[in-house]
Amino acid sequence: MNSHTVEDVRAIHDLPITTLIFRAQEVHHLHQDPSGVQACALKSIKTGSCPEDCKYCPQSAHYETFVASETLLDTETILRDARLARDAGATRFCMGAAWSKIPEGAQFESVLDTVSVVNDMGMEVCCTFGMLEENQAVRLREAGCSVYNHNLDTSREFYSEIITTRSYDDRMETLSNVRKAGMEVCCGGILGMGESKKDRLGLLAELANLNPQPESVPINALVPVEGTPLENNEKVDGIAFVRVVATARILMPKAMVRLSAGRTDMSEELQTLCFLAGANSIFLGDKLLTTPNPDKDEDSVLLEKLGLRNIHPDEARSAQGRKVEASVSAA
Ligand code: SAM
Ligand code: DTB
Ligand code: SF4
Repeated sequence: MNSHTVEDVRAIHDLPITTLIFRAQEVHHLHQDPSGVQACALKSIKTGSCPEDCKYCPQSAHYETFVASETLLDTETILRDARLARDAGATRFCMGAAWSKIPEGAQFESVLDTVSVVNDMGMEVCCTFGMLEENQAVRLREAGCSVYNHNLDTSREFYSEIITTRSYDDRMETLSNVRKAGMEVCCGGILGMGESKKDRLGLLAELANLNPQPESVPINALVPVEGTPLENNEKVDGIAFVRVVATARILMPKAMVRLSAGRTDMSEELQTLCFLAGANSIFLGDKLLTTPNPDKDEDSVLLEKLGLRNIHPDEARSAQGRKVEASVSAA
């Protein structure tokens, strides 16, 4: 079991940037396919009116934002987007719902049907529906959902300044239920919420100490949305963002590190630094859940310029297995 302290994490995070990126690159080349970037697609299947008070979120019912609430979409509507996403090259389809926890009954049954059809289309299915019980996690996995996203968002200490309607331990419990059901864990955080450097280190330590570590770590830059308490937050410093990406890569070598929300505000050069620091996945499509994302043509141009290619996660895993075996037998 890992037991990284905040001070251990600081020792990595604060390295001279040249050494930090070099170390992240070493880990990245050993454990990942360095030329590959996984494209994921996101779809909000139930939007807005969420009872939780997450201060960053445009979908919370506690704040008045541009988001128009929608009830749960039916399977056919979601499938139309899933097909478009697959045709655009996405290999993972993530469905998000503005629920505090998964509801029982007809809505859950409908979601299970949707999961099963998307899985049959050959895409990895990831869901993010809020808190869940172990039996719900089992049903989701059996329907074909292989990954569940549930973010810790920030350090344990700062969490209660951002969300008062649930606790860090509630999040931990859902993550444990996801694991018990045999699903992969996608868990990360948001930078730019007014947290200190120590809070970022604390988040990284919490993520790296999860046992087993998350297979997927989304790193979001806050998208400040008018009407939320964080609407006037300053944009997170680009280099500070890169340091977190690199530290995540070093601490969690096998994870896909996903450059998530906030890319519309990042230059090509900053995104490139993130790839150099070990990020190896992006969300594709002009919308995240409710806020904008770069156009898919812009992303193709960038990946083409960088000589990076869209990979399927199975490819990444087998490349990773071969390299680790080779390095072990050479040692
Ligand atoms: N309701 C579920 C939950 O909170 O677990 C799932 C959907 S929620 C929108 C998924 C994640 O999106 C959050 O955990 C948060 O990390 C991220 N997110 C939400 N609003 C954001 C914003 N304005 N900027 C950056 N990330 C955001
Ligand atoms: C994650 O960490 N980021 C994605 C995904 N997991 C579900 C969501 C970002 C949402 C950004 C705000 C919005 O578009 O509503
Ligand atoms: Fe609801 Fe999730 Fe938004 Fe929090 S982050 S308000 S739980 S949709």
